Amino acid sequence: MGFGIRHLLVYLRIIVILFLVIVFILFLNRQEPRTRFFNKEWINPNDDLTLFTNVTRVNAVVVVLVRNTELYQLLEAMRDFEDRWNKKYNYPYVFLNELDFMEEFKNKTSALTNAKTYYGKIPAHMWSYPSWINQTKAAESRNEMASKGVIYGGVESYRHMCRFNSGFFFQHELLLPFDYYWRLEPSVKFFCDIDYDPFLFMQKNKLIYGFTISLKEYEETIPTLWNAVKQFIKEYPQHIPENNLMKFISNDNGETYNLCHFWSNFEIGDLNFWRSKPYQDFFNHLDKLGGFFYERWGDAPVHSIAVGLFAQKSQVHFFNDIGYYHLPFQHCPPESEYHNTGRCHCDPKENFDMILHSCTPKWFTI
Ligand SMILES: Nc1nc2c(ncn2[C@@H]2O[C@H](COP(=O)(O)OP(=O)(O)OP(=O)(O)O)[C@@H](O)[C@H]2O)c(=O)[nH]1
Ligand SMILES: *[C@@H]1O[C@H](CO)[C@@H](O)[C@H](O)[C@H]1NC(C)=O
Ligand SMILES: *[C@@H]1O[C@H](CO)[C@@H](O)[C@H](O)[C@H]1NC(C)=O
Ligand SMILES: *[C@@H]1O[C@H](CO)[C@@H](O)[C@H](O)[C@H]1NC(C)=O
Ligand SMILES: [Mg+2]
Repeated sequence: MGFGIRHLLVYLRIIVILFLVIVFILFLNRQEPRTRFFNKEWINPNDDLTLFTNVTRVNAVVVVLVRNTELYQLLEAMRDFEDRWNKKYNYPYVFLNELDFMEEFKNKTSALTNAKTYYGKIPAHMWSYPSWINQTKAAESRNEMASKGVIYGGVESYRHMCRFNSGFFFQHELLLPFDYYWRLEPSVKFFCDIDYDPFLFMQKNKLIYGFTISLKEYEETIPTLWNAVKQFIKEYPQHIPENNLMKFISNDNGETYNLCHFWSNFEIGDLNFWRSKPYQDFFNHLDKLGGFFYERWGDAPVHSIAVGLFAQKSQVHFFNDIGYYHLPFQHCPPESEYHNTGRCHCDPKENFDMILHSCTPKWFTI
């Protein structure tokens, strides 16, 4: 009998050990959830957090492409961004630069937030001429555009910046872990308290793109862009859904571009949209044609046309409640509820939405 019980105990011990091993393996293989519960470490102990203690955080990041020389303009924008919103959520920042960030830059930006801050160098292939570009021709075109007075027409780095923002930022290794981003630039201002999480709003509503200001592009910077787009549509009809947002970017059902674009210095978006096959094919098609260098294609029309081609209206959101300024325009929510409550401090009459070159009225008609 005693012998039998001892056997039984050995078997039981083996079963328990096997069980623990299986549980451990399952634990290691578990999927990271797309949202995590709010963690006390992410918040400033001095804040009144009654509003924010029971929220989920999205797998999202604030992206800042910036030069060392713009440190103080950036600090100004970050101060606003933190005070109006991020101090309550502490979403991490990724700062990107084609050069190394100076120690002073890292010290001062990280001191301004309780969030994690990451500093990345842009790999050369994301910020240089592809092999097929004729650099003599590119230089000639810059001289010509400069002599015609096209804004940033003569600036070489501006073209690398636009190409990087169009085709590469979402592939940078520091951004790969994330699903959503909010683009921030030096010198911008935020006029209103944001008492909710726009990232969570994006995720809950399955949105891929959010904007505050939309306007018309300078035609001289994109003379052949729309031809390139039409060529793409012909070559890749499988990427273009029926009920897309073509009406926002074309007044004649795709024959010509109406120059409308979302102003991309502010963007809240889904990184996986840019990583998707349709957008990858679109960017590569444009990149091969060389217009980032032979003309001055901006990331704003490129992003906006892609949203117009691939997205539906229900996937794009106008963030009316986010008061925002980037020289020389601003969006200020006009409704009195934002102003009588102290929520915003901008002049509601100074609101770009209704000005001649704005495309936001058009947005509401489609
Ligand atoms: N690292 C780096 N960042 C750049 C460079 N050029 C522009 N940027 C950044 O890219 C973003 C867009 O550049 P801006 O110079 O603001 O271009 P813009 O918004 O069209 O024009 P303005 O703001 O009106 O001058 C900003 O966040 C800049 O800091 C560059 O050569 N290197
Ligand atoms: C947190 O939110 C959940 C879901 O919205 C709710 O059921 C729960 O009561 C909330 N808890 C607290 C402490 O507010
Ligand atoms: C940055 O911060 C570190 C650590 O506090 C300090 O030792 C260093 O001197 C600072 N550097 C600059 C340039 O401010
Ligand atoms: C590059 O462009 C220049 C100027 O437009 C032209 O003269 C030259 O032939 C081009 N080179 C090649 C290899 O196409
Ligand atoms: Mg700017």
